[in-house]
Amino acid sequence: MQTIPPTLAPSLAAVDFDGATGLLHGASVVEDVRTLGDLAGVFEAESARAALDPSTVAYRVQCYFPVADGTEGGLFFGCTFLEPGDVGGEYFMTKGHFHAKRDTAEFYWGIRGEGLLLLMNEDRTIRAERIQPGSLHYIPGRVAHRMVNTGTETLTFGACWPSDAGHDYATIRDEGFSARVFKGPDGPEIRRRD
Ligand code: M6P
Ligand code: ZN
Repeated sequence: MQTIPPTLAPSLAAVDFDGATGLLHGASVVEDVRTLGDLAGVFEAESARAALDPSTVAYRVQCYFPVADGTEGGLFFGCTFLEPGDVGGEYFMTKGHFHAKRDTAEFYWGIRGEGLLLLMNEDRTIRAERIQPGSLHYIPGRVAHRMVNTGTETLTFGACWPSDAGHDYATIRDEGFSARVFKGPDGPEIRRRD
């Protein structure tokens, strides 16, 4: 009888879900760091952001791109590590984006920490889902998505999206989300910004 010896995945060797760090290990992992200096115009209190140390890390994204960007039918995989903190009371958050190819969807899931996932339709109607370890979030096509860390530890979440989705950051840069999340006296407050 012929048998087939299994091998480890050749390029992404492992994701640390056991230790719950979510860290990706492997030769082909690409890491992107976003500092407060990179996030000009993202927070409402832009002058407060500009006054903070621009080298402060807001989040890191580790990605595994098994196929070239733009490939139809492929998938990308990532883990994001969003630090706790705020700018003028507004919690640290990702830039947020629509997909350039509007109809493409994405999964997010919580690994560590807690926060809110803002989901905004093209007509600017918005909702928020609580993210926590083990929560799974399906983001349909045509929905902008932004993660907000409302906790006191690093918010770690996984993501999987089509390799031809692309990122449209310009729409969010120009029009923003229709709600922002601030520290309130009784916890996070999602305030409308229509
Ligand atoms: C997830 C995915 C990535 C995205 C990252 C950070 O890992 O959605 O595509 O780049 O979050 O979010 P953003 O690009 O909006 O800053
Ligand atoms: Zn996306």
